Amino acid sequence: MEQSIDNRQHFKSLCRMCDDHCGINVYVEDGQIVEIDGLEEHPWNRGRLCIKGRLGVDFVNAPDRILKPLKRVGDEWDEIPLAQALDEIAKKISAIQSQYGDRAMSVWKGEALGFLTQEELARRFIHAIGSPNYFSNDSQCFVGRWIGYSVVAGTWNASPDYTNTKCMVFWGANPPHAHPNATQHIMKGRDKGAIIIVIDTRLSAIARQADEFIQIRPGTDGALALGIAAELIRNDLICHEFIENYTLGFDAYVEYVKTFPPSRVETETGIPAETVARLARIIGQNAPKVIHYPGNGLEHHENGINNIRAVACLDGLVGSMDEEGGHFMPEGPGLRELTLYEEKPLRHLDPIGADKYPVLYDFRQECHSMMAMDTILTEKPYPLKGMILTGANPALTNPNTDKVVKALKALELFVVREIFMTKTAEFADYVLPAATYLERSELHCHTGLQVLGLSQSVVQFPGCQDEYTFWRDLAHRLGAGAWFPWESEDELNRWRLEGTGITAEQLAAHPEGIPYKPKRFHKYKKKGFNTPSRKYEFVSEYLKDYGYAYLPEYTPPTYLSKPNRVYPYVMITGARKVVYLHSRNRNLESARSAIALPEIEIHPDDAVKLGVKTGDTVSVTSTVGSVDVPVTVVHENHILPGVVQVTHGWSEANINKITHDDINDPIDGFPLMKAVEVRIEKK
Ligand SMILES: Nc1nc2c(c(=O)[nH]1)N[C@H]1C(S)=C(S)[C@@H](COP(=O)(O)OP(=O)(O)OC[C@H]3O[C@@H](n4cnc5c(=O)[nH]c(N)nc54)[C@H](O)[C@@H]3O)O[C@H]1N2
Ligand SMILES: Nc1nc2c(c(=O)[nH]1)N[C@H]1C(S)=C(S)[C@@H](COP(=O)(O)OP(=O)(O)OC[C@H]3O[C@@H](n4cnc5c(=O)[nH]c(N)nc54)[C@H](O)[C@@H]3O)O[C@H]1N2
Ligand code: SF4
Ligand SMILES: [Mo]
Repeated sequence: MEQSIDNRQHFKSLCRMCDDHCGINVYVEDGQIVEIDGLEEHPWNRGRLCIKGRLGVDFVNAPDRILKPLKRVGDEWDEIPLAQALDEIAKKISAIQSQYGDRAMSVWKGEALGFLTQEELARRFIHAIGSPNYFSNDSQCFVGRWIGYSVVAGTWNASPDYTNTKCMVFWGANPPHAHPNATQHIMKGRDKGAIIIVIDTRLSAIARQADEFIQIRPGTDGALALGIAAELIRNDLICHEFIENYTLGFDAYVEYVKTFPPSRVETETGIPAETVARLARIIGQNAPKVIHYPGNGLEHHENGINNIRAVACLDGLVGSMDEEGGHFMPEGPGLRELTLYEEKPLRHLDPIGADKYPVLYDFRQECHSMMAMDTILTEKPYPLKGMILTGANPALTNPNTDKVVKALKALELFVVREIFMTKTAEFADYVLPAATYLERSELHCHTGLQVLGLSQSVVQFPGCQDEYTFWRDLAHRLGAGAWFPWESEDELNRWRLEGTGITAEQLAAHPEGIPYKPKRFHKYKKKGFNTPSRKYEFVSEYLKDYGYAYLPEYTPPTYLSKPNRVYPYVMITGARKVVYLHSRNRNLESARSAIALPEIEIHPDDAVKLGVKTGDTVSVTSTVGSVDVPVTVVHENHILPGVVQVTHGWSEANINKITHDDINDPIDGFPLMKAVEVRIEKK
């Protein structure tokens, strides 16, 4: 920390307004953050900051922040001392566990807390008190891509080597909005001659930069990937050396992809047959320096995992996996583990969803968050009565809001750790003030760069506990304090760092982070892939044993295989807006001044059919429910006719009121959110 003559303090830290870990300068005057800008020396953002990064000032200083613990008394909130709140919560947890069993308690970690220490702490707490029920946003985020790639390649951590590639293919991903500072790396690659191909249903921000924009029907990406594979094989644009030495099931795969000639791909995806052949040529001719980056657009479908598997197989076909200019497979930093799966095996306790979605549980030890709602409401397979939720807002972000609300209201104990009073916190018994990312010191791992960083606690709001202190204080009250022996989060960070060869002092001296391992390619040549066969798996015995497809089989989405005349439109949801993060930032005036209102994107031909124009309101109805949304008629190239898009996270037009929690990908249980059949009517 530096101090200037005008009493302005300058801290160098890391941003957590999203999960991209950009380096920041934070300026503090009289104990208050007054400005944030980008840290020049950070290797990811190199001095740049996105709008959300700057909004950190308004977020931390927001006048509507919760600063005192709140207890529900009837319809009112009482402010109570923190120690009293923790005592009462601990007492209630003990009562629930003695009446209904240990597994009647659960925790839920949301996107605001990311993947590293904060996630592991939530897991550790619930294990320490004897329950396997850990829920998170990851029943509908990222894990679909992770499992799809892990089944084939043994790992996934989207770490494309943008600056050394010759061709990048974005599948249902929009980095300029979702990962703004990735864009400079993407453009650096483009400046060096790389071709950009974007496969999306909408003309997204990255599609506007593309050499090839491939406008695909939602949920049909698997057919396109299989069709590209068939063309690569037919034209012998594949890497024989890689296939012979490092893959499993190539012959069966070849037979299967042959059933996807360009003409069939055209029928399924709407992409002209000659375009499919051209894409295959571009990919094959630039191989192995080719990147495939699958985004969230591939995940929220009934057939997501197999579509993602089909994309992952393309990397194996041309030998671009763990290749310079291709898909880099990062190595971890070797931080000490906080979860207790080894010390306290909990699988026999029937984690919620583990029987129905065993693959989700095998790979992630995640319980299925949508099934949490059913379990609370039905008490089957056993009662689930208590939940501590931190960094999430499922009343706006999980599908089928009405069911979510009903379930959360039915809990005997619902504790929410929050910065603001949210739609979810409204149903809590206790709302506890949480420290923001600028009030805690946490480890950040930028796996793509293999860089470890440590953020700083820059300001303090007394009473707003960091995650560690909260879990520790509660665990001690429940007789599980032995699992939380560290005095502070600083001590915990130091413990986690043991074994990495990097110290907290070194990290403090390097706010831009420290590379923990040199980047090495071709690691599989020595170790094989992290799959059951140690090979790159075009086929999966593991999935077959569970009764799932052996090959990355394509199943057409329901709206194509059984067109529905009552719900004739196909709705995709969740396209990211640059100032908002899921349900966050809607309370910040500066964000509202950039994007004031929710919208449904409608093609001009559909607008004519529906008799609507921009600014009108339509009701959008699915079999789950109905919601009113203001219309934006987009340019005819922007979206396919018959398809509409609504971003989630708005309380005034909550699209998750009409998304499905019970139409899921059978492998990972992800909900159908990006091919929802709807009816649209002018209000
Ligand atoms: N500003 C902002 N940034 C964020 C977030 C945020 O809420 N706001 N959320 C963060 C999180 S948690 C995540 S998971 C990431 C997600 O980041 P990305 O994976 O990049 O997801 P999106 O930006 O939503 O882009 C998805 C794209 O997929 C398209 N799409 C929808 N259905 C299909 C389909 O079936 N096939 C194809 N090919 N395309 C389809 C949509 O039109 C959209 O353009 O963003 C992260 N970054
Ligand atoms: N229809 C539809 N729904 C979707 C998606 C979609 O594409 N379509 N995308 C899904 C995806 S990919 C994701 S990841 C989920 C995300 O869903 P959630 O995990 O529910 O994420 P947010 O809505 O951002 O809620 C985060 C909450 O944490 C609070 N918070 C912020 N910082 C902190 C902190 O430091 N500590 C604590 N304790 N709280 C904090 C914020 O105020 C906010 O209320 O949404 C999913 N929902
Ligand atoms: S992309 Fe923006 S919000 Fe995300 S870490 Fe970087 S500056 Fe912060
Ligand atoms: Mo996500």
